[in-house]
Amino acid sequence: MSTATQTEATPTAAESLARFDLERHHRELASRGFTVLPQVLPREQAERIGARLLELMALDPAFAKTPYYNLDGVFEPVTTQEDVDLFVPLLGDPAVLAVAERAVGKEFQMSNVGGVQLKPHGMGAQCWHNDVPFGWFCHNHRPFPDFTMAITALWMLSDYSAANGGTRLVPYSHKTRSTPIDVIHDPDGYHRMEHEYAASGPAGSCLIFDNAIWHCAGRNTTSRDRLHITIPYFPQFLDGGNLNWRPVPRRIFDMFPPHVRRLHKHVAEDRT
Ligand SMILES: O=C(O)CCC(=O)C(=O)O
Repeated sequence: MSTATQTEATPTAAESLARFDLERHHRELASRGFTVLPQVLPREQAERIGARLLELMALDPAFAKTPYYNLDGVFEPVTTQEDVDLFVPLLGDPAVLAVAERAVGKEFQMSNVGGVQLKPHGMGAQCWHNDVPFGWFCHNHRPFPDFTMAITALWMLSDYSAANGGTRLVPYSHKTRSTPIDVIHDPDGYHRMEHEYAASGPAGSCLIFDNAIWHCAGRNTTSRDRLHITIPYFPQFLDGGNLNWRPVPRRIFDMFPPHVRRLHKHVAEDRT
C-alpha cells in the first residue's frame, strides 16, 4: 500500500530507528535465520532506485537474454555522485545497520553490492544454496563454524510475494550448519523444500538473512519484474577478498559519506 503523501519524505536516522522493534528483528534473525523490516524506504524511492538499477543492468548485452540477471558489483558501471547518492540510503540505513551490528559484531564490514532482476513469466531460476563463505567450507570438507559469519540485506525494489518469486527460505535451516539437503525435484524441474517460506513485502522493505540459511529465488509467475539489491555484511576480522567478495573501486569509496566509508576497510585497488 502506498500513496504519494504517505511516502514522499525519506525517513531521518532517528525516525528509521524508532520505527522498528530492533530487538525483535535481532531475535528473529538469530533464531529463525531471517527477518523482514517492512517498508524501510518509501515505495517511490525504492522504485526510483530500481529504475536506475535496470538502466545500469541494460548496459550489459547479456541482460536482455538472462531470466535471472545478477549485476554482481552494482557500482562497477556507476560514474556519478548522483548515482552514488541514489544508492546510499540502502547502504547506510540505520535500522538495518543496527540489526547487522547485533548479528556480526561492531566495526563490521560491507561487501559487494549485487543487483538482481528476476524476469516475469519465468521458471524457478535458482537452486537451493547457502551464501558466501559457506561454499569454501563445503569444497574443503570442513564443518561450518557455529557463529554468524555473514548476513545479507536484500532490499526489495519491487513488491515481493510468493507469486513473483519472493526469496524462499527454510526457517531455522542455518542451525543445521550444512548445505541444503532433501530438495524435492518436481517433474517440471521446480525444486521445493519442506517448510519453505516465501519472503514478501512492499517495495522498500528489507529482508535480512543469515548467509548459512538455505534459500533461493522462487518462480516469477507474474507479468512484472522482481527486483532487488543485496548487501552482505561480515565481521570485522574476516577478509572479504578471501571470501570472494569484491570491494568497491576507490572512486566510489571517495563519493561515499563517512558512515558508509567506515564499512570499507579495503577498496578494490588495495588488491592490485
Ligand atoms: O533472488 C533471490 O531471491 C535469492 C537471492 C540469493 O540467493 C542471494 O542473494 O544469495
